[in-house]
Amino acid sequence: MSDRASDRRVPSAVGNGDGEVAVLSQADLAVPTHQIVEPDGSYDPEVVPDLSEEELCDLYRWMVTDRVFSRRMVNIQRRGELGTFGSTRGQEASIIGSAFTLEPQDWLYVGRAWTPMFMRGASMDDMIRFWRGIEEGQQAFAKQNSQIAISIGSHVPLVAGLAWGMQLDDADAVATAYIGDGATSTGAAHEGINLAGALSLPALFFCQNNQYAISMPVDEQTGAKTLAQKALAYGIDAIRVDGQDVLAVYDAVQTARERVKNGTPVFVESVTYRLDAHTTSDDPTRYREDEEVRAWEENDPIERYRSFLKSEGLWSQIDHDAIVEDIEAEFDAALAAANEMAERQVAEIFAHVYEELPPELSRQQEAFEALLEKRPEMYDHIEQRPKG
Ligand SMILES: Cc1ncc(C[n+]2csc(CCOP(=O)(O)OP(=O)(O)O)c2C)c(N)n1
Ligand SMILES: [Mg+2]
Repeated sequence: MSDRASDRRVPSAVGNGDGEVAVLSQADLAVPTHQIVEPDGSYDPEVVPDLSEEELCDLYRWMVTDRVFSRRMVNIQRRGELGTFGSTRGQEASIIGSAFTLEPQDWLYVGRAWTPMFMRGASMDDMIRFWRGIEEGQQAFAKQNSQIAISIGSHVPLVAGLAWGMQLDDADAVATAYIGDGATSTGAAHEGINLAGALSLPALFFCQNNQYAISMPVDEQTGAKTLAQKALAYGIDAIRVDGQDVLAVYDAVQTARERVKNGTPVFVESVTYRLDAHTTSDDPTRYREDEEVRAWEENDPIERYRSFLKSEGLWSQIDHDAIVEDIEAEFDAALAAANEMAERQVAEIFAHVYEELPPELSRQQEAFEALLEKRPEMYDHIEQRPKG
């Protein structure tokens, strides 16, 4: 018989048997945080995940890709070539260590994590298009079983649904949702994770706790001591990992993926930090101290991994400058390709949501186009608005 709370047996033990009311509180939970390479670079070689030298070097290359991509995207936004962008600087170990475990047949639905799409074959020019608000970017990602959710938490029920489909198909795959700490406070995340627990779906929830939901610090948006512990209430497994340690993240998510494939959904909390602003529209100096940012800058995930590669004698196989040069060239080519895109028309605003436009939206589109005909200078104003 299952040990689920939903078992309908009359409970045999009540309280502690000593007449006292048994209260479970935060302090009763000891949630460990998995770590392999310590911040000072030391580690136990016995617990290093079994990855080839090539794979270990690939992890580095992808982390650098992530960092360079964020820097270039912020720069082109500053030049007025992008509406907005959410940098992932500081979260590279969390993002790459987790994505490295995924298989092409898995579904991936991300929040703040762009490079995992590149790892699955998406192009940087589609990512630039996406951040310009052009829907073709997202359509291209879908071909690699990947999507980006901008509406916070909205993808969690979708991932549960994908996982349900996989379960019905007996697929050898998992559905993965990358969510933020803030997303765990949404109703949608609650519903999606609950469904995954209730039906034992092959769903993996990878939560990047980067300490903030825009300006809201994690300790002000929840009374929970950790985010990982929330998983237990949904009847799924939990892992908490040091998100600045790429090998620990890989190990944790690999373990999670195996369990998920065997019918146990898992929620992984990756403890990391968003070093840049929430997006280019945000000013983080208004809500956090420089000192806090500096402390996390010293806990840099790329530096920590570099120190590991040196200890393993692998650093000599890596030409850091050549890697950066390659990524810069790839970005330049992607930007040129994205700039080739034809100018968009107003109808674009109304497209992509419905297969067939409902009458009310058709009416609005007609009214909007009539207005623009009467006052064409307004169109210039729309065109000048940042895209994205
Ligand atoms: C449903 C919804 N509400 C509000 C927003 C505005 N918003 C954008 S990002 C964000 C915070 C997200 O924080 P978190 O989940 O921690 O992800 P992070 O951006 O830190 O990776 C909010 C409130 C949104 N995009 N969607
Ligand atoms: Mg966050």
